Amino acid sequence: MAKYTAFTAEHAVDYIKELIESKRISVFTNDAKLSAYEFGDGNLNLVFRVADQHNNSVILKQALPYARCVGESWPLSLDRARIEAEVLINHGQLCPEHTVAILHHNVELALTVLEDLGELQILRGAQINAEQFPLLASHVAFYLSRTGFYNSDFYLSAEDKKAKVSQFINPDLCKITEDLFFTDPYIEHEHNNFPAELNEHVESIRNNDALKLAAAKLKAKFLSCPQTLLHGDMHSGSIFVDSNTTKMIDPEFGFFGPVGFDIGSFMGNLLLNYCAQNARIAEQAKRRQYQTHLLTCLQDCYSQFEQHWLNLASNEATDISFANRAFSEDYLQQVLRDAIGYCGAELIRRTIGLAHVADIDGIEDGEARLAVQQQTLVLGEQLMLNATSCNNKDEFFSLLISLLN
Ligand code: SR1
Ligand code: MG
Repeated sequence: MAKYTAFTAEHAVDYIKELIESKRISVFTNDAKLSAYEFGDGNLNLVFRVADQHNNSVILKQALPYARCVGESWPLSLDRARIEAEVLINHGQLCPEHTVAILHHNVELALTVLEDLGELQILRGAQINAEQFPLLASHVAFYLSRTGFYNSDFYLSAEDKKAKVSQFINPDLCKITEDLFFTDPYIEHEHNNFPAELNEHVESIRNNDALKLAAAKLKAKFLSCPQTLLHGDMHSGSIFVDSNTTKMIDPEFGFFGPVGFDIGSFMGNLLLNYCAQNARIAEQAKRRQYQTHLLTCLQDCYSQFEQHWLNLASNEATDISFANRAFSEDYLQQVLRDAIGYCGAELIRRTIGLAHVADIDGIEDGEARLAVQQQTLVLGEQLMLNATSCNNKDEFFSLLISLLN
């Protein structure tokens, strides 16, 4: 059994060579001359691309025993690599079209070998450049509804569901979300990160009892509502795209949680980009056109997600009580309210919490950036405060449009 050691590029090459020699990977031929480099720019892991002389390549991802973005002072369990591999297997079986393929996993070394999606782009970078992906909404809706439904009580027996809930207990990474999403932005905390010009606004957030109550309710649900196996980190950096393809990567935050969390996070990231474009696209007509595209993407994604779930519930529900249309509609109403709340919480935590987004932080003009940050805070607050008053998706879309104008 190999003892854990953090890899260098050399280790990555040697490891893939061993996989080739023992015929545990078929991407390369035996004469492959391998080279590797590390290019991880995420918050937690090492990520290597290993390629041969024929341009065949794979990604080798290894968990570090601490959060890379903070350092060894923030220890993290290596079990997250197992969780990520097992979520990829689960989601890959349910929705191979939109899940990155896992080629190999080593529990002791906390590493995973994945298909290389290098010919695609990361959604965040593409959206910063105002690129459009007409299939994104339907692909994300398809992925979230299938993985969500088939891991829920609508489909799994109570026994299987409990076994899976236990398989995906992920305390360290859940704690990151519990703190960064729902706690730290609402208190004074060393992890928070915002410019002094936002002090007054942040103070008003900390004094807003209704908002803090909404954050507490969202946190309680995140902690205690194992509805389905979530991806757990559905931001725009976890999605690879081109005009025909959408692939989700990085589900290391996966666990059984509330259905609304993933779709809420995804919508929150669309809205972060929407607000950022106020400072990025100077020409008004162009800006409006792109923002309309983002809003349409959000609406289409939510509508299709809901429709797929209703169809799956009518055709595939195994539990007689849940096959009832009235139950599905009631369930989805609560999912919608949760999703709006989580969407709002994502906007706030990405503005004043530890982990920001390049859509906003990359805006060079400080005043323009500040105006965007004020907008994301107001939007986030209003979504969190009004989430439970939305009875259906049309009321949500009207609320959103009124807040964006
Ligand atoms: C310390 S980790 C910070 C953030 O990066 C991840 O991608 C998650 O979104 C997390 O909240
Ligand atoms: Mg990630």
